[in-house]
Amino acid sequence: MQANTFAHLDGSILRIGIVAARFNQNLTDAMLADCVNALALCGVKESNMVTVRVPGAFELPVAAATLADQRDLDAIICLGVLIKGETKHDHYIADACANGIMNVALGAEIPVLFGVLTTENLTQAEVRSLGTHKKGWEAGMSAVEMALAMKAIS
Ligand code: RBF
Repeated sequence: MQANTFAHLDGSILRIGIVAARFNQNLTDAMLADCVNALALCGVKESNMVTVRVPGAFELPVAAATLADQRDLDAIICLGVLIKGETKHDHYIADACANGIMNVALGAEIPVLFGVLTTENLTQAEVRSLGTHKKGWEAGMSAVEMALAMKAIS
């Protein structure tokens, strides 16, 4: 399984939004906790983290758009766990979620991170959220890296 590595990042001047879906709550709670830990490790102050919970992955883009409209965040992280079921719902939700998140990022010109697991089954989701591959942590680190990169080029 692929994982990312990160250099030391100084996020002490950053304000970061987090939108986390509640669906599959034990997994999304773990991703949220790992994400907050990653931000704290980079020096992002707790008072500079804005967290919003939404029902499911489908609702992530609209909440991210509303946060982006406030224009005081350097990055927004979207977290969710979408697990394949017996029908095609996961495709529709995943497509809407990924496209919606990218639209928010391009519209607001801030990084909006896609920390959404789209897995075949619960075991895959558990490995990526609770297990060794902490994708919530990775999303947090990626947000700090992107926020700093955007400041450097703007
Ligand atoms: N939301 C998730 O975040 N992960 C899921 O695995 C998930 N599965 C769903 C399965 C079905 C059949 C439906 C109807 C919704 C599911 N949702 C899931 C919730 C969805 O993201 C959204 O919150 C609701 O559809 C309300 O708009």
